Amino acid sequence: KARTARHSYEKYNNWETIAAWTADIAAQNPNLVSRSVIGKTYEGRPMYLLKMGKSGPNKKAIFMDCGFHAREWISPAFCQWFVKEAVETYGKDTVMTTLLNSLDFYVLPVVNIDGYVYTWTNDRMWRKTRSKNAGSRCLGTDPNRNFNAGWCTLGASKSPCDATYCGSAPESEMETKALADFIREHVSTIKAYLTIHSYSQLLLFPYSYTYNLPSNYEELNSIAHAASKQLASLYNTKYTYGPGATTIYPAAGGSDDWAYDQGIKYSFTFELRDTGRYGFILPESQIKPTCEETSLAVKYIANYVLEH
Ligand code: ING
Ligand code: ZN
Repeated sequence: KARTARHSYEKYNNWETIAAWTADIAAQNPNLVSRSVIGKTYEGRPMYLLKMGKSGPNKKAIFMDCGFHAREWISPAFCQWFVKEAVETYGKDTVMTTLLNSLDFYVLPVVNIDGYVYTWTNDRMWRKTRSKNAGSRCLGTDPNRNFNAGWCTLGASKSPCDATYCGSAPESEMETKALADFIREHVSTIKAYLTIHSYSQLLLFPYSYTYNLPSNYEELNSIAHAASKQLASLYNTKYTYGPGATTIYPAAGGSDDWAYDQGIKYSFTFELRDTGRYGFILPESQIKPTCEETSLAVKYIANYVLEH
């Protein structure tokens, strides 16, 4: 109990601290949280996944990941916050109680662990993984250009030295392969896919790899509108929402487009605070308000999925 009681949800935590926290939060909430390992990173670190929810038969699930891009530190902070929020408000907040009774949340707190470690030790602005590229001295692949969704056709680079390098093939990275394998194995239960990035205050949905609209565009747009409204209700933080290609930029190989094409019809990318004043270096004083407001949007989407 001591270590989780001491866990700092309003500070940025290094990987060692986050890894220890995944063990503690599961050990202290055995009826609500369990931990598994879905694979390992290029540098050999275990990829911990938390499953949250009251056990029951035939439950729908929501999958949420954080820490795709190493420098987007508010993202892993949000996954930690959301898990804490869930265990602390279960049995108190009626919406959260219903959600956890009726749904499972899979939370992957850091996807790109090697990159995250590198931002703590060497280069705060690193984005990619840390894998070697054949024939190049440059390291790393952009994990959000590495999925099999129009892979490397648009808004991605074929040069290993670039920040948006798409990799040698779809799922060339151990981290994206582990994530994709997990989703393929659980695709019949996973009803929503949420991936947390920063920054720009956007709520994006498919597609980013094409200008074509998804079949349930109207529904996704109205969910995004309502979720943004929920988010703004707390601190008036303004989000823009829409398909990735026209709302941020066209970019192929993203995980949200891939998940959508696997049949997960509620697929969203969050770009958290801010709009550029601090950018990736968001002050720790903004962790709490950012996470509180984002939780409202995530809970809205989860509740919508539950009721549809
Ligand atoms: N933005 C995302 C990126 O990977 C994105 C935007 C979302 C692209 C979905 C493709 C698909 O570039 C950040 N900040 O990483
Ligand atoms: Zn990102």
